[in-house]
Amino acid sequence: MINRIMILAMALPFWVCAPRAVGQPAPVDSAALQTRMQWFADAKLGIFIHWGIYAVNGISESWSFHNRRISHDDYMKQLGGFTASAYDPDSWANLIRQSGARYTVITSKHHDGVALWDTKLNDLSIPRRTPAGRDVLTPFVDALRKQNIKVGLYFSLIDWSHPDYPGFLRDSSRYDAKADPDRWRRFLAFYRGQLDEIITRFNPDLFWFDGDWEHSAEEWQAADVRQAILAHNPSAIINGRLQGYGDYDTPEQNFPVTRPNLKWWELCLTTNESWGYQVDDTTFKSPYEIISIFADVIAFGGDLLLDIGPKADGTIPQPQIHILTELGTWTYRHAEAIFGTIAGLPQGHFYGPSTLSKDSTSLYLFLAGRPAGPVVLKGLDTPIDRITVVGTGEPATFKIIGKISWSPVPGLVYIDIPSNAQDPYMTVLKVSLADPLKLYRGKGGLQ
Ligand code: H79
Repeated sequence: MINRIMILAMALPFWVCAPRAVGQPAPVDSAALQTRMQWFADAKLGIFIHWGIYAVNGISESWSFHNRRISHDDYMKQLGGFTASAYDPDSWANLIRQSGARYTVITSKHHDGVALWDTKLNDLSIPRRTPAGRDVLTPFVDALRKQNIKVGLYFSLIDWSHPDYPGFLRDSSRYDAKADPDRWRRFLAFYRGQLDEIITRFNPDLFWFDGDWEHSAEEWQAADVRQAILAHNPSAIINGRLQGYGDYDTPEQNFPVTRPNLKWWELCLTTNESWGYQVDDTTFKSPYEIISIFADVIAFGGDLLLDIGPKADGTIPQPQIHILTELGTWTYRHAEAIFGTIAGLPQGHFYGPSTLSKDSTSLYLFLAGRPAGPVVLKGLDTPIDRITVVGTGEPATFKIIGKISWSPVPGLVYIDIPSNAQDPYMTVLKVSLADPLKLYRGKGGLQ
């Protein structure tokens, strides 16, 4: 019994140690919270989509004018080139399904303030101001729901084009929200109005806020925003960019080297170095690089939110189609090692990423770098029933060496990799255990 508890504690370290962000209300009912987060914990892969007028010139989304690489006026001239003429939301959803992703997050509005839907709160939107002339968000949300893919909407709290936003750039009328509360309240009414449209029109499964760092939780009305979202949909999930009122952490581009001390987290990552479409950016990560990063993310108990940037006509760049389809071939073949698993072994037991089935009786070993074998498992204190190659079921032979009869230290498991089992990207082994995983974590010797 004690062992069972120890195993559970190891399998669920994020829960036990997760520090709550400052200002975050204590979860009233942790079982309900767990239930609400379950699909997200099981999903593992999401596709992020940055689609906006920045694809017209192929410049960075919003930041290009914020950082004064281009004037705000010239940035907004891109409105005239956003056609969506070849936009096919069903084919987007098909590609996402093909990648194996379980959810999508699309930019309903970036910091530039251009809404993809027909917002009634102002006229700065794709339907009202571009040749596309229509709401391009609704048909995509519908296509996702048809495919049973969870719908996440990115919504920028910051709006650098709104005249009542303090960072308004078209003139020099920067102001301090505290010094001019009436003006700030006008912005709040605007942003809360748009958010209400998002909540009621699209009822997203996931809200992905961005830009919270420009104002405090009080200024954003973060507690009330969270409450409004959950009042409408008690199952909705909120990312961790709401000044402490979100549900999970969102490292961006930068990969954690050690296991994050968090219960739920998601790495958002570009396929090249840009979030939106940029014709000159050809620095695409290879499918192997994406897959190995993905394996590390799930081994640490997180999700990968992998970004693509469609062109202004609505076509997805070929290199990104290639990455998603290759990734999909791999995720479908190795689905049981990926979806619905929990974080794998702590460092020290295996030279690579690993995951565990929820009951901790199947251990999945991801073989990075296509080793010819053998690979070794250390400190495994549970008998092995068998080892097979995921996707083919082919058995892998193994032997246990160095087990000293009087010592509590388990022997080393040396596993041979069948020579014909080499996945083009990453082979995965399934170690089927006789009992739930138990690990020896000592320093050797008699203890
Ligand atoms: O939409 C994509 C980017 O445009 C956006 N988020 C992804 C998903 C993004 N926002 N910020 N960043 C990327 C990086 C910005 C960092 C900084 Fe700051 C903002 C540096 C200075 C201001 C916040 C405050 C972080 C450091 C100080």
